[in-house]
Amino acid sequence: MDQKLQLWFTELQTDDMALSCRVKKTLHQEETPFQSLAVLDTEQFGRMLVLDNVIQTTVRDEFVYHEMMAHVALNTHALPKKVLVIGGGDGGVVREVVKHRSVEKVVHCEIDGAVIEASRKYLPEISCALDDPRVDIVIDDGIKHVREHKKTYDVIIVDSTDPVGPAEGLFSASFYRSIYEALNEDGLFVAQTESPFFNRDLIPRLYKDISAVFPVTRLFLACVPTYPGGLWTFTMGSKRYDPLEVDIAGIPQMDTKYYSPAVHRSCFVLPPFVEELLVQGGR
Ligand code: AG3
Repeated sequence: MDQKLQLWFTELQTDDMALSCRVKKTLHQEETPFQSLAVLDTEQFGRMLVLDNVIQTTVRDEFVYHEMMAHVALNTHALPKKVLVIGGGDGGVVREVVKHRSVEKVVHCEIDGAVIEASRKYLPEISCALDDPRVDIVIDDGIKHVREHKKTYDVIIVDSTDPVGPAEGLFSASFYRSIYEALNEDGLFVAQTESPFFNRDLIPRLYKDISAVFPVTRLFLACVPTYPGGLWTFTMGSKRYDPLEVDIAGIPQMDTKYYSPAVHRSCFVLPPFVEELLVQGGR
């Protein structure tokens, strides 16, 4: 009998819950100056990027997160030309951003160059747009970059890790104020904002902090099977455009597997237990 080796990677998603995936092979492992980095080949999800023992993305389910991070925001803006992506060293968000024909320049600001290098090598289907001529890669701290660039971007996308370690500052009120200043007068931004089941203190705080800075604040949902609980939140702060007022009939046909014009609308429909978090956040 052919028995597969029982080698498993386990992410402790909370102190009391874990997700395990059987590993075919460890493709890469290193300690970077910022975090521990691994690329694993898993039976269930294929190649997987892991930072500090937390699953960042996998080749089988990455499309959900990357499409939702990019297209909801870009299709809300009337004419996004200059886009900043903070974090997201795997390149998945950048790959989706360059699908938009109006986009002239994408600045990709990632603090840890090792994530980009490993992704280029082991996750080519995710990192494939990093060589697009419109993309400028900057290895720097996103907080510093937004502080140094006022009134520069139409859309800013914050593809961070969880709010511990290197990404902590990307979930702060002062960072949202710097983002506001780094945006043009009709600019907007979106950030990944964790699980509505397990981050029930964080989400109301972020929602409140973003609402204090941006006239339009909206939270939306998508389902990412490798993230804790599956159901995931994203929060948009916008100076002028409201994603709910977008004429979805005018959204151009795009090559996507999760995002669609109908999903652009439906992702903002929140179950009461999620709506409750926003009420706590002061809506
Ligand atoms: N950014 C990380 C999302 C948070 C995942 N959290 C977790 N698994 N506990 C993903 C980067 C993909 N470009």
